[in-house]
Amino acid sequence: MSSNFTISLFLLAAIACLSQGCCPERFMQVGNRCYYYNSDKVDWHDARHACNRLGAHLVSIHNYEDSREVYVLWKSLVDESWDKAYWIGLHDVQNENFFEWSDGTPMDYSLWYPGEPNNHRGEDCISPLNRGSNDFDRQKWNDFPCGTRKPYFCRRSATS
Ligand SMILES: [Ca+2]
Ligand SMILES: [Ca+2]
Repeated sequence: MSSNFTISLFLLAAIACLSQGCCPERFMQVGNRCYYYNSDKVDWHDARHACNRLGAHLVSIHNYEDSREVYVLWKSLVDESWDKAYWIGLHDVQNENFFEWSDGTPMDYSLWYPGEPNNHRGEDCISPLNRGSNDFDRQKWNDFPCGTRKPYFCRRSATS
């Protein structure tokens, strides 16, 4: 990589940083939000803790735009869109059928796959099911066993 190119990338990042706040290293910036994707497959609790260690939380989704933002980012990062999707912050670990986001934000929107959540053999942790013929259906959620291993998405705010 030429040094001019490196300097240009640095300047671009700095300009984004000035206008919208900065993201930590290894995070991807979308507006004033910072995303971190890890393709290592881990259980939901490990994913939650990994995000916390980065000063972030598993993503929460409060409208379709939130869902789409994460999904589009994921599709740009993975080679195979039939991969096992990714953990998000929704769970009913504390109280069965009482769903909450790990970042403490209210449960004010849902995008369940038809027939879900079904708590099949005790499922308390949520990921898109990645099933269906179009991008909208593939974003819809399923409750999985929390011990299932999946990649995960963390999010935090950019700092100004
Ligand atoms: Ca459950
Ligand atoms: Ca389920």
